Amino acid sequence: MSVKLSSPQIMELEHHYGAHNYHPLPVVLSKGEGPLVWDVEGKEYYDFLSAYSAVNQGHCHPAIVDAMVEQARRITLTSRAFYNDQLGPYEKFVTEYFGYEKVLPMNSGAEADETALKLCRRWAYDKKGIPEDKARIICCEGNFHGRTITIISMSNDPDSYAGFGPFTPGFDKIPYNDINALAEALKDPNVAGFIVEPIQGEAGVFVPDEGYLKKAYDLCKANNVLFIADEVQTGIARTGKLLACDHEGVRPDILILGKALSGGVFPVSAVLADNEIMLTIKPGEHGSTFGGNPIACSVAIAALTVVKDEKLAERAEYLGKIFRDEMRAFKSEMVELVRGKGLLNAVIIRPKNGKQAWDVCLKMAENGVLAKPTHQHIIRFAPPLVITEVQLRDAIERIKKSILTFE
Ligand code: IF1
Repeated sequence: MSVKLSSPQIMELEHHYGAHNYHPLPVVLSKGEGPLVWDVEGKEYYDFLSAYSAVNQGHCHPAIVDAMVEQARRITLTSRAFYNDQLGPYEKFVTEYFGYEKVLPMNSGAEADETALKLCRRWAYDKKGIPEDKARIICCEGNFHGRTITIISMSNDPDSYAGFGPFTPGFDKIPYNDINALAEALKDPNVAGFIVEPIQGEAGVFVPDEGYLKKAYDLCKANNVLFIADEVQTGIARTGKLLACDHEGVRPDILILGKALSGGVFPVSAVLADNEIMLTIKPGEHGSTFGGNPIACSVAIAALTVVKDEKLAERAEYLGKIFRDEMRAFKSEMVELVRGKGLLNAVIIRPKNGKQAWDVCLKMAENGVLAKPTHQHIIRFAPPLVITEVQLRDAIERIKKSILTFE
């Protein structure tokens, strides 16, 4: 295109021609590098959303982009009707990396969650011996696992499910972070699995009590029920460990990954499990045109290599402490609570003079920090893990300055 459009013109195009299923901040980005992004007018921002933790490795990481471009020049898609020369090596790499016997590659997080649910049900019938069509899966109130009809059948957030019924049966909702509720739900012998986010993202970065995941895992084991961890948002170094489950030494029976598996350059998701579970699905019984495509495979290897080479988990752990310490020491009536793990954090905003989290986010954008509110009063802060300490401290000052304008 030869004529350069302004931000308002581009926003108007989206409004006019696009479905209205989002309400973005009024910022139009056109460039990114590491923790920084630039809008079409050239204004620079720290990205404190990281595309919902997909860009953990930083925007346009050269090693990941190179992997994508080089692969794109050779072959992009074969489908699984034929072998491609990238998939096998990637499967070896990713299973060894996370310590599982098998991987099933998909594209989006929702698809990987759907895959995990199907695997769980199939395992229930083939291995656990649950009568046909009777398998139940326990999920948690406040969950966010994606947007498909089956996944929203697990949701208790009307924004996600209302007006989209009828829903998929077979799910039992229990309160999150309530081990007794889980113990009670597990009494049903037809329970096949328990699906859980180690930290609830959409619920507002809700960190469960220490020991919850381990106790939940042990209860599942005692009842021959699969522990399914949705680490789409929490996984891949975001919370200060490779997986958020690693904080409690829990190894999920089924592990769901997405987002940062590609460093945000390309949709790549995966389900990991051992043979006893994974091999219950036979040829022709599940798949995806793009799942396991050569670009995805080479990109994922590069993205995971960056995580280890640049010690992103350790960085997240160290920098996250600084963020929480600084924000907790900051005295403002509007800051009600600061919580999180690693570089997945949230600040709960107490509205003042009618000013809400949304207004704070607009002010922060003006001051060069991009973040997005969730549930009216919560702001999620999740910069790329490659942000330097100097940059982080600079961003924190901008965040404080923005909040103080409402005092
Ligand atoms: C949107 C939230 C984040 C996820 C977990 C699966 C998926 C997600 C734990 C599905 C997706 C997203 C999607 C994004 C907003 C976002 C989000 F605010 F809704 F909760 F990250 F915090 N499991 N999360 O968090 O993955 O199919 O999208 O690849 O715009 O809906 P997907």
